[in-house]
Amino acid sequence: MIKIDQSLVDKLKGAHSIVFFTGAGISAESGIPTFRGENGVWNKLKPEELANFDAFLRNPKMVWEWYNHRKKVIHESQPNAAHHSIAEFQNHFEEVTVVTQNIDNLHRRAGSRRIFELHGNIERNYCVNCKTYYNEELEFKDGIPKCKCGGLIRPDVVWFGEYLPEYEFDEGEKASINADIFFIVGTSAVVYPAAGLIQSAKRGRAVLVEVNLTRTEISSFVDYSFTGRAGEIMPAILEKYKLSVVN
Ligand code: BV8
Ligand code: ZN
Repeated sequence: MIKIDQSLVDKLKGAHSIVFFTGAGISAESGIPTFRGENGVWNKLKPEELANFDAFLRNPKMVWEWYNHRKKVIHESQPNAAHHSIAEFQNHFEEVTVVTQNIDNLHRRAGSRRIFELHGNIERNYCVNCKTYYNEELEFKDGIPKCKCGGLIRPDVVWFGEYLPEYEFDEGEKASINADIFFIVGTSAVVYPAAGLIQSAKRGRAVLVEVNLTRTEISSFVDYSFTGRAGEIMPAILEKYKLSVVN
């Protein structure tokens, strides 16, 4: 039984704007492996080997094999109860914003409308040469998709050492600073500048609520910390809130 403090419910009742800052852990129950957990993808492969531009130029075939594998896993996955409950919060609060590090599109597929994707989206691709976007099925020749101009096509995701998309980050930061309640769901909070938004929310007026299987670097920094599965805890928080407003 998940214990939800009445004080958190009371804070939700007084809240106008809510931000959900999410990471790979929120998609774990959809069957998408996380990066740093016990079955995390980084354990087998090093970020430098895969999620950076030089690695891509050195071995585009290997990087595309990794992204095509992840795309296949994502296309076979469904949003889980955590994604759906976050979308349902939109029916109860004026301003609900999702600021996600994930590239798997599951928040959009669950019905969330205001989403800022800090690390890009696996469904989008662009030519490194002429920046033409290719968002439909790509044509692979020898395992590599090429642009009409002859340039290499890459996934539209943010690799290590690359800047985050300015608009997404700025809007995500503004939402974080203005949040009344800032949920931190399924992230190890080790990747910057994304994880810096937690401090931005704290500097604002937000009540910080962490939902994670384990304690993380920010667990001592938050106001409420729930240890367990997001797919169980997020719906439970929403249910307790809904019950409190009808009574
Ligand atoms: C940048 C690619 C400015 C897309 C990712 C040296 C040079 C340059 C930069 C740096 C440097 N040293 C450090 C940096 C900064 C670097 C960084 O932060 N490194 C870290 C690792 C130390 N950041 C960058 O490089 C960023 N860019 O700084 O640019 C710049 C530019 C030029 C020169 C200098 C600076 C870019 C960062 C983005 C990298 N791209 N992914 C993709 O393929 O996905 S990062 C990758 O990590 C994903 O995006 C992922 O979202 C992100 C964060 O991981 P999490 O989402 O938190 O996932 P994780 O597995 O870690 O944790 C899952 C959590 O869920 C766990 O806590 C687990 O307990 C929990 N969980 C599991 N199951 C559940 C659950 N919780 C609840 N319920 C469950 N069921
Ligand atoms: Zn091109």
